[in-house]
Amino acid sequence: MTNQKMTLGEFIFDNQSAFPYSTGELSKLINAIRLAAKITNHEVNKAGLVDILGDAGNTNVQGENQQKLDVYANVKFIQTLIQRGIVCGIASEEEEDFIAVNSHDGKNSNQYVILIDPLDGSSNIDVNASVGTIFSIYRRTSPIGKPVELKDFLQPGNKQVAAGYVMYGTSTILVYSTGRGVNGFTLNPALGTFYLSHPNLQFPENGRIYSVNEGNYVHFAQGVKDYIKYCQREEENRPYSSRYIGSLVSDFHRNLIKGGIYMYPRIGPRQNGKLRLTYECNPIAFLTEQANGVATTGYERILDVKPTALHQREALFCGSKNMVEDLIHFVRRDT
Ligand code: AHM
Ligand code: MG
Repeated sequence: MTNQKMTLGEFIFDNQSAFPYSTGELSKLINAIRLAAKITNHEVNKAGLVDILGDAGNTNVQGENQQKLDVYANVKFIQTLIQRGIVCGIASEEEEDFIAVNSHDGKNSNQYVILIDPLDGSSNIDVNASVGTIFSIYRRTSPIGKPVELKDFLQPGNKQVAAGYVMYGTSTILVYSTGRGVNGFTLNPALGTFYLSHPNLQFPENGRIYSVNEGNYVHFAQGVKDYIKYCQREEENRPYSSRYIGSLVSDFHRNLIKGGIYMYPRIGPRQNGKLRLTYECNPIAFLTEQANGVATTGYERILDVKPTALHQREALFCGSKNMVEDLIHFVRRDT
């Protein structure tokens, strides 16, 4: 079978067979994400009809209470993961605390925890721009047989066993890695099947796109300001193009395909940027490194940052290797 015709289900099966002693738990988990992604996709695609069918908080034609899409995605992902009984814990950007999940045998025998941002960039929904789901998977460090603990969710990103995203865009694409490269699967909506469309995704080493919310420019550190000016200067292969959707998954995905750098810097002395380390920075950094790119806080490899709280924020610069290394040079020169 050629790669192009391979479905996500076949890909998961083939990958699992490559590890004769694997329990299949991770494969089942990816399968559950695939299912929740399809359910969410179906709802996201109808978002433009909201004016016709009624806004969030209203009652729809079936007499059900309509929910905001980010709440809907949160519920669907959590429900799907709990029902399948394949994780021992879930943390979501939409929930204050983590959820401990018992296995179907009642013995807390599952080994993976998942952290999800169920619908990232949800402010884009109103304008029909693309949004995404981001997920990050770790093996628990607390003993099997007991409920999960906070420390299972606060592992550094370098301990991730898998990470990925679903982009609900012009097409819906699921991109993920289990630590052996990055592959993308596009949904055929007529069949409800994901097909391997982007095997072995790699960041081009050089890119010509920089993505940052320049409205925050005055608050950036001097090194970041200098790098942005460098991107804009007419020299060598510059100026670069500025592209910013304001939807991390979409901005990242475009840069992964075309080559570029995504930046969400610290804003002034008080804050640590906007993005959440555990739900956004770590999975995106894992994918970046698996795709031959670089992901940094400006001072430190993202994957080496030790989280201290579930919803902690961190600065993120990621993308094409040479671009991110230039950025690091500017940031360090300033300190
Ligand atoms: P969210 O998790 O509340 O949706 O926020 C995360 C989003 C990212 O997708 C995006 O890159 C960023 O926020 C945009 O923020 P800003 O509007 O400040 O540029
Ligand atoms: Mg988010």
